[in-house]
Amino acid sequence: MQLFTTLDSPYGRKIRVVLAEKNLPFELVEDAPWSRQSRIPGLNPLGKVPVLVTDDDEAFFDSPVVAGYLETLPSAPPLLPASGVERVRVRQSEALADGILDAGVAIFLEGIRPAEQQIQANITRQLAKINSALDSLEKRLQGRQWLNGDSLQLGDLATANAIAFVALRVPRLEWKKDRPALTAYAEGLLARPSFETTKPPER
Ligand SMILES: N[C@@H](CCC(=O)N[C@@H](CS)C(=O)NCC(=O)O)C(=O)O
Repeated sequence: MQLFTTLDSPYGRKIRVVLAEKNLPFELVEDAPWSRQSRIPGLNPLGKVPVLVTDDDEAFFDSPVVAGYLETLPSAPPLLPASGVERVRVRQSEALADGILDAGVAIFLEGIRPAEQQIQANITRQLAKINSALDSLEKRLQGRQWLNGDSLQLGDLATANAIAFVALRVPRLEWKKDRPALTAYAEGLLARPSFETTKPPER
């Protein structure tokens, strides 16, 4: 199978981390959706990465869907409970993490516009979302090693991935401040080989 992404995409990194944790073989195809010769619009009508193309040539897009597809492959460890509300809870953790990413990306994109075009109120609103999400994670992690259940799952990987993104691209956030449980949890996860080997290139 092939994973189409850029090396900078945090959504693509989430999938690369899952592939690494599951030790699944794949071909990484670097493809920037905004380039003229990009193959992404032919694979995903929304023109976004990541896109996963299976060995049967089926394209799956949107990182939660791709992560769900990977879970159907014979591989260990499982990163989602097989069914039931426990599975929904892990997907809820993933959604919270992806929401942090969405807000972080919005702040980053606002920040690269010319200063006079930046909308400060939007940055403030997105920062508040991230801070509120990080506070809820700090609360959740009191006395817990993982967000859901008693083993590493997709929600944990998505959360560490989102924190890595905001730590790098939204440094004004001070994500560690007053969040000791979240700090220890995220630093532990980010030291895993799956994160070490998928760092975005330095620019
Ligand atoms: N919800 C999507 C978000 C994917 C996304 O926004 N990808 C960005 C790169 S980080 C992209 O391809 N943007 C191109 C565009 O919006 O035209 C997911 O989880 O996969």
